[in-house]
Amino acid sequence: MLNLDGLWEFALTERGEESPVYDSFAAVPGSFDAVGLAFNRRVIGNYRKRVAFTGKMRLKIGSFGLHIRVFFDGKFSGESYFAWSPFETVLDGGEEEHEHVLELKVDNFIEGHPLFIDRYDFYGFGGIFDHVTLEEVREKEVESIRIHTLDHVTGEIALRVESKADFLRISFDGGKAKKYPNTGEILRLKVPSFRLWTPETPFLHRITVNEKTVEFGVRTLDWKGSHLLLNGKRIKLKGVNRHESHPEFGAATPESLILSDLLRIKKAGFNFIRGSHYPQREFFFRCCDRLGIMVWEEPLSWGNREEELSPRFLDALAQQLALTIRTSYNHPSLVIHGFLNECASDTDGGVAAVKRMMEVCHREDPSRPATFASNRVRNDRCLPLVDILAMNVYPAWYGTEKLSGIKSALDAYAEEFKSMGKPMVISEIGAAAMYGNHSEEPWTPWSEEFQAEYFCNTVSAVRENPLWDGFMLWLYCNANTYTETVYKTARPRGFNNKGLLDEYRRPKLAWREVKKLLAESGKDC
Ligand code: ADA
Repeated sequence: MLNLDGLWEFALTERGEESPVYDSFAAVPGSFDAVGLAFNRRVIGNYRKRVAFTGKMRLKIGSFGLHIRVFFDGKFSGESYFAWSPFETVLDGGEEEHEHVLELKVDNFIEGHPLFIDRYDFYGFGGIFDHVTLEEVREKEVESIRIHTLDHVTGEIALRVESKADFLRISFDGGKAKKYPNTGEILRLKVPSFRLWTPETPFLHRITVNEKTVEFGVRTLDWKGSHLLLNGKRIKLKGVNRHESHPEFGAATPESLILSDLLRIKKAGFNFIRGSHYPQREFFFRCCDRLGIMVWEEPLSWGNREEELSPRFLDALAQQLALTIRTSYNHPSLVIHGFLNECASDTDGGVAAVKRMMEVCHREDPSRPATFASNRVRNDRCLPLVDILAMNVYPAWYGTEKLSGIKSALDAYAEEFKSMGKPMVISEIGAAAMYGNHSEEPWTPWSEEFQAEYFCNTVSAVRENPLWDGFMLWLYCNANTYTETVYKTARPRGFNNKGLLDEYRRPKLAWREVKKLLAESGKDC
């Protein structure tokens, strides 16, 4: 495998301008519009590199935004609008070794994008957010391996391999390989000497099928009753929502930053992250697998109105959803598939869209529950369709309640929806605070004190009410959004300021207070 990260020749061009003059440089991975010449501009970032190879190589770009086109020796080789997802295309280097010219044209245009709309409350960065690699394409290679646990007591797993190979040589954890004819059928195998994956004991196994090795965990999920079960035991999700965002790095957050975020989240006593509102990077999942942090992943979408649920949008969404599920399938930390955050789920169009996405989830992955985060809640017509009831509610922030009324507002939701007999979580709840903005009692909105009490009241309310299966606080840290949209007044400085930490990860009072509360409540929360 060849890693193409590092220094690339670079040029910025406007829409329609297709002859870049490569007179600058860019680092890959990197967002080109977080700071510098392209800050806040909608442009094309053109990246160029010369690379020598022969034969067929698979070019893989781990994550990008918002649209990528690949040109190889001047010829178009492929494109993708599935921002934040990996993209692959096969390049043919021919028989004689010589240098080829690889160009990646990455634009952040919102107009005309099938999935990104200018109302979304997060910044649509441009650039290459993850590693760029080239790997040899082999004949009869193992194209994909998908594993899920069938039984956490016996360690039986279901294994699906896509390959044209005649035989599959399969081994676990570097042990002795067994040979199976490749019939294309799902294999049921027992993992030898297995240990369960749990958030407290995030044990990982390895499986090798011919030339390919992947990691997985032995753990089951059950959501058929009123509560979510992990390995047959009830589990309460204590989580935060998180954006892949930083004022200087944009969406190309360095791996060191991702890891320090996750270590901090784990150490504070959370066990869950909702990856809002797009697919998560491979590195993120590898860390969550190892740290024992459970994850909700969703494709790109946000607050879509009925008229936005067009065939073009839904086709693209269904494709990105399937791609997301396949990409992350083996990660034991992934426990919920999401989609269509806060869509028009009180309309006919919303019902059809949610039905279609639920079908995609169940077809692609029968081993995990699927849902969407609803902000229609009491008027929602889609709740009977989903596996888990997930509610985005903001009492005492967008609602008129007092801070002291958060508990009764949440209790009322729980009482109202318990008869549906499904697991119930609060997928978003939060209040904004400007870092360093303090108030005297009674706490005023936008102060750190108001926000701290807001989140503490939420955590206590969920802990004290056994009907809830968890909470996901909005938001782990401040995240880049727009200033020039309908959010102008409520998004000072172009950030969603509801972070428990600010955008540079400086803790607000809420972070310290919630941490204390989680430490006190320990496992019972
Ligand atoms: C919604 C949305 C979030 C964010 C939040 C807020 O619930 O899902 O992305 O915009 O509101 O901060 O108001």
